[in-house]
Amino acid sequence: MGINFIHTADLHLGRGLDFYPESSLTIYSDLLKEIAETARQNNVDFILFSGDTFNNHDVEVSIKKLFLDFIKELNADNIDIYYACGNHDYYIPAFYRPFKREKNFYIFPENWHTFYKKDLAIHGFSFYEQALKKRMLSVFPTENLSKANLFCFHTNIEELGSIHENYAPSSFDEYEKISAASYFSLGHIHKKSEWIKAKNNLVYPGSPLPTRHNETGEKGFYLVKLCSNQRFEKIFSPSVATLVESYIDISESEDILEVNSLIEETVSKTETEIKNRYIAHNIKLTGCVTPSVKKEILEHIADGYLYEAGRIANIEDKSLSEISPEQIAENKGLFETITEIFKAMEFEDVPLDSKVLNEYSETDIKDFNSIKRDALSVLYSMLKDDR
Ligand SMILES: [Mn+2]
Repeated sequence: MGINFIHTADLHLGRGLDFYPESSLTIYSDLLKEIAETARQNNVDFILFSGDTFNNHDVEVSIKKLFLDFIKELNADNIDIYYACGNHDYYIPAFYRPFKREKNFYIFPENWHTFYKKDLAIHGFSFYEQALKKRMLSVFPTENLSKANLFCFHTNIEELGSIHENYAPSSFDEYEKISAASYFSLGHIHKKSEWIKAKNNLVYPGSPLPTRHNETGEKGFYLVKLCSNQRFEKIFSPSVATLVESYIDISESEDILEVNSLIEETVSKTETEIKNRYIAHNIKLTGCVTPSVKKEILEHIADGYLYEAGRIANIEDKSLSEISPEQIAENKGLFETITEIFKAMEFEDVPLDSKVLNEYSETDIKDFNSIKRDALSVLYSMLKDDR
């Protein structure tokens, strides 16, 4: 019967983008244009939004206008939109009123509902509160199953053990119980991922943009085709932004300017290899450096020196100091004492101000011992001879 559609999720429109704090509105606009253009070129019948399309209900009016224009533009091409609310953009009437006035905009209600498009049944529900804890898939009315089935909702699959909140939880065995071959267009997990359970395709397209520094991996949305034998064929369509992860060994660097040159080389090499409108860099410094270089790196990462103007990069220092705490302690006297104090220190013993704690909780630095090693190396460099 030939049905084509686009499946996207977790756009988080309106969220400040870590990599592009200045130009997020332009990027969101480019992203929606890209989705609309792909939809038109491939003659899709509809687009599925599987939750967290908006970051919250307080997004700027200009962001809502972008989405309203997007709906209208697609209506001109007879393309429908099926929309499931997630935990970030859970249903409140006032927020959705402008969109609901458009006749090609279909929003799922609080309980399971089925829309029909040609011979295809599209089942879904919306969050009506942020912290939806109900196991929705376990109460799906299976009598609504049709010949070809598509599901569209926001859920956390418990087996993934993800960092995401356990909202509207589901588990693999619940998917296996759905007897008719179905395509599950899911949202909530920001990383593109997919599984086959019994005859069912479970698909998270992930966020089409890297909204946070740690969101590496492929970014885009799915273009799906329902073939005549009820098989779903999908193609991943890359979005306007790519986040590239690179590791740089800085062992040979004698000072911060050499480190910076290496970063520049890596950035320009990546940008000749990868072509996309927006490229962001997640760069990890590795290797072993002298205590004085270690000190410079830590200082300049903090003051933003290594974020070279005009280039969007997040620099993480994973390098080690050439001089171990044990070697520092061999200096006896003061150094030995300092090393012993650092060794005994526990995270809970350190009074941190709220700003530092906040920063700490948002990074993926979980290793207090490596922070202690860095601090010791910097202190050693300052006290010894590198000041
Ligand atoms: Mn979510």
